[in-house]
Amino acid sequence: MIMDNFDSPFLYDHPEINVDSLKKTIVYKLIFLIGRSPKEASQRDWLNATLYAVRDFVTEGWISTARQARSEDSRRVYYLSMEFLIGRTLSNAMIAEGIYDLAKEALSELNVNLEDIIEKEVDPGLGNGGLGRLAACFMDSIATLGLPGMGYGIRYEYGMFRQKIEDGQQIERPDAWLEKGAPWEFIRPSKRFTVPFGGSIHFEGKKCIWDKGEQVVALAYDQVIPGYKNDSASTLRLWSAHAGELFNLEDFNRGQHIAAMEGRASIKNISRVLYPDDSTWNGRELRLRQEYFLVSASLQDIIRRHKRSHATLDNLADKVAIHLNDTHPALAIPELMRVLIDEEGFEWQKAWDMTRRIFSYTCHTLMSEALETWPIEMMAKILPRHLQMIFDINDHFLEYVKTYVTTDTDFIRRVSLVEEGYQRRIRMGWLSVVGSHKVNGVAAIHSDLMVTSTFADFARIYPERFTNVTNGITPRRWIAVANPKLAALFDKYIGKEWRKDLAQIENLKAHMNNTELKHEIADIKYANKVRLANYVKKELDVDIDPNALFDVQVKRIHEYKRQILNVLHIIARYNEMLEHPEKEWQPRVFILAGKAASAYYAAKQTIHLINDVAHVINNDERLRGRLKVVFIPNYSVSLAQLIIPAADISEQISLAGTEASGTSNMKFALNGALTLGTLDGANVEILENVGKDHIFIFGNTVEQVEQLRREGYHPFDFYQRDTELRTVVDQIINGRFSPNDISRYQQLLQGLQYHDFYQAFADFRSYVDTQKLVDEKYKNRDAWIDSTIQNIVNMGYFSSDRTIKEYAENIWHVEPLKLSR
Ligand code: 26V
Repeated sequence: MIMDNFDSPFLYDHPEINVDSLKKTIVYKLIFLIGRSPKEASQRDWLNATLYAVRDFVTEGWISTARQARSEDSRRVYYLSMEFLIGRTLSNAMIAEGIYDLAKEALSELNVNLEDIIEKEVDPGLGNGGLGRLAACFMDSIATLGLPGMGYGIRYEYGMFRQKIEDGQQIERPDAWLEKGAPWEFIRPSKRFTVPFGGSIHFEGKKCIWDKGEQVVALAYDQVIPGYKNDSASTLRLWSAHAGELFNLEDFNRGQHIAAMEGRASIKNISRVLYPDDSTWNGRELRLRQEYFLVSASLQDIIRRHKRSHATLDNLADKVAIHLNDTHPALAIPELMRVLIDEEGFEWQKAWDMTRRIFSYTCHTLMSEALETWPIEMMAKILPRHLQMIFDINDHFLEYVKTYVTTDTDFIRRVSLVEEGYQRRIRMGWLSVVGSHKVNGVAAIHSDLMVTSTFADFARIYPERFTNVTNGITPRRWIAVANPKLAALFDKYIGKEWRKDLAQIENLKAHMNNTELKHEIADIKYANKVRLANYVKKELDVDIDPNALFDVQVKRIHEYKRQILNVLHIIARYNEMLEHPEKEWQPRVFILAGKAASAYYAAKQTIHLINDVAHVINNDERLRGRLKVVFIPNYSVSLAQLIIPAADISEQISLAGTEASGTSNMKFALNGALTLGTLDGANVEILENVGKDHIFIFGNTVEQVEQLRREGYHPFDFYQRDTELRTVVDQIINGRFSPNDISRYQQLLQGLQYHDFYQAFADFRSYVDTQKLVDEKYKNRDAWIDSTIQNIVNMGYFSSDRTIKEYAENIWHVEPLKLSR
């Protein structure tokens, strides 16, 4: 790769990269960047030296991609998200650059084991769960497809809390991921913007003037996102908050050293910590500040970039697409309006037309308690100009609704951006719909529900605005990095192109009856189970048998995801095994992991219950090891990479109509686990793709759930009618699993008995029955492997490359760069 007008120092010195040159580079980085000699270097020093060396490879493509984007001056997309759960970078980057084996060899000649140092890399937890991980998969696809675009987020000093389990209970510890250094990122001292807050507004004629209050500086840190083998890379720009001046000099001179620093500290709070609760909406002021911080800095950067190559903002909507990852960055809509009108002098209607052409919005949840609304008083205090702008947008919008759609006052009240009531609030979902040209859900069923429930009124006003883009996952991380053995098998049978074009996985179908392939797939699954079993032994000191069926549920703990249903079944099985010890029980290991929001009582109790049940079952010798339960602490992207390839069964058991899509369901199926799930989220499309004989579907449908709700759901009836369920529930309530605190789960269980919104008891019978079918099927190992293969070969659709192509073509209208390769 020789690039025109770009003298690569690295390639100039090393026209051919080989083990020796890479060795030299790593040692060079070790000595001159880390300041250690090979003799005294720790594993972390070697890791950092390797990261720096690999980063050099990525950086060249990164610089040339940026230059290409500038020279083509094509329309770009900016992905705004409060969360990016990118996971570790080293393996992924080495695979993208095609130097994994080379690096392994180079390091081994330096007496360093690559796999060991990979495990030392910190896993930046800059997200809560599905939404943040999706954003990371999307960045990977944007880079691999060579699309002109970048991501914007916040560089939280503390990411998602680290979860410890003490006496069966979750304890939260801060995640100081930056403390060990972040060698992958580039600080951009020249990319700094001032973000104003507070103050007041006044009018001069029709013109609204914002007399700004305090100012915060946003400083850019870039994460390089390598494209897969395309000499290209994208940027994820994360903003960090800093005080503008070093400190208040007057205070300092008056000897008030500490007071002078205090202002600084409170400003830094803005990017201090990720909000770790994705289940309930609480309108905290700091969160509002974080959202505006992201929006303001990103828009200033986008506009600066546009102005660098254009004399005017008139064509901004031709050149820029901005995507809102949920409503969290929705303030970008009034912020762009403010910039265009107040700072650039645009007319209202012109600014509004541009704004709507620029923005698009993805809705990731139907859970009403997670929908963002901000109290008007709070907005008035922190963002007075934006509040005024939202009022103006609302006036124009309601005018339109009254003239063109309806004058029905209840309808007007429902669609107003301002929720009336004892506390008036701004509805960010409504604002996002009104200010975007496209709004999408994340799986077919979710997009359908979106227009019949949450956004039903808006679907009447703007029917053409709503669409579906089913989520996807990157095969680079979720196969190549997480399951290298399976990746090698794919390479052997169908070549290497599946990494860039997952549809090619279908080509494996030609080999489906090949017994060697079947054996290989079974062996790989077994090896992955051994790998996980070793981890569980090391971390939890529990023995699990890799020959047992591994039944896995890993995700945030939430009532709608119904981990509790899993537990009810585990106990039912336990009871039956004790009752019929003579039966040939299929050995099973139930593996669960996930974090509970710290104030979410029911979720924390669920974790406690899982651990209590695990304790009793794992120590019951009558079971002879045929049943085990493990809760793996501190679920993260890295743990997902270890756990998912080892699963036989993937639990996707949310109440139908509640899980927008799910993405781990896709990762599991692509790694050869069979889904046991409800007709919810992307499970529906997984069923369509893999076929009903290769998936276990149970439980009520959305329609049945709604009917039950309409007619009145009485869980107590299910409890009374089903003796097995009754026994299990009574055991938990009576302290069978918490003998030292017998009333521990009374409240949790009474909730399920009397008013469970998520209808766990209603699906209990079909869940338990379907679990029996799972046992049956697993006995016939040939049939099981056939289904495993059917899952793998039919997952081509679920690549995030497909998802991103749909966004690029139908929503963003951006085209790939003309890269040299
Ligand atoms: C809400 C909140 C509210 C309080 C502040 C922090 C916070 C953070 C996140 C959220 C929204 C969570 C929504 C979410 O993660 N949805 C998930 O999105 C996945 C990707 O589309 C999808 O697969 C999951 O089904 C969906 O639950």
